[in-house]
Amino acid sequence: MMMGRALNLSNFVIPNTTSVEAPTQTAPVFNAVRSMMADSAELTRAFENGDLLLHYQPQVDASYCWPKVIGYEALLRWPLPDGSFVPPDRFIPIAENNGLVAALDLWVIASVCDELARVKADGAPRSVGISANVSTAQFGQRSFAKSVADSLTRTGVDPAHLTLEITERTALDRNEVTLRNIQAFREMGVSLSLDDFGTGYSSLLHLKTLPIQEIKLDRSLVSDLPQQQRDAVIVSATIGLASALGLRVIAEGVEVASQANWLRENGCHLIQGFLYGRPAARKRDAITPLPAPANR
Ligand SMILES: [Ca+2]
Repeated sequence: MMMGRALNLSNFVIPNTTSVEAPTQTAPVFNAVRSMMADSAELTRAFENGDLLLHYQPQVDASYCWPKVIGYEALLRWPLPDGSFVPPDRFIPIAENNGLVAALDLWVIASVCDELARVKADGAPRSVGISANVSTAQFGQRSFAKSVADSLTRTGVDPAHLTLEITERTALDRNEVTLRNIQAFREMGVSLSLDDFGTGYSSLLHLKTLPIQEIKLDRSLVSDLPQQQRDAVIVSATIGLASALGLRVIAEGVEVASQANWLRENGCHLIQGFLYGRPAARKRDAITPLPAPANR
């Protein structure tokens, strides 16, 4: 596993409780800061030791009644010695705060390119792609697009098989460096997917101007389908407008067949969720599309 780059942790000094006494009134804050610093150092150590890994969750083509896997989302995992995992919503904010996120993003993309190269070597159809989550901070790095291009060149992977999932904040960012990176990906043929659509300030009006090729419906919009009439109206309108604008639509958090059937009937292109597979470590030959059922 590729090692993370060395980080300067000299600014992170974890107080020794035997020599530093927290004032009683500020003890909760003090303890929270101390815990955050300890977690930050642990995360950095785990990355540098090569302990972090990727799990892959399948994405299926919604136009088929059987689970035709055409891609995966790569999800970063921090395993602990006891076999459990640190929840991403706990360690990603730590990485964003201590600056590690930029190195993590590049490591994930490099690893995804390695995986795509292995999938190709295993003889999988060309249509299999993998998406990777990228932070807003990464798009502000001048060398970002070049780093991705280098990973694609190194592995010989077709850029069309790589999708970068971006936040709404990234998509709306007018920063010159971010815009230049986005333009570079467009020229390269790497797709951008707007993650968590339906949360934050996501607006249908944005869809015509955003530099994206895909929107990813947040699980909060999907979880109560098809019974929740309001969500059904919003999702149906979103799929219709996005499709008319030439965007691909993927729904995440799909857990039951009734949700998948409704999404399929309403024109959603891709589906991701426990119904078709939980995120899992890659085993050799595991990331290949499922064969069609024998009776079809
Ligand atoms: Ca995502």
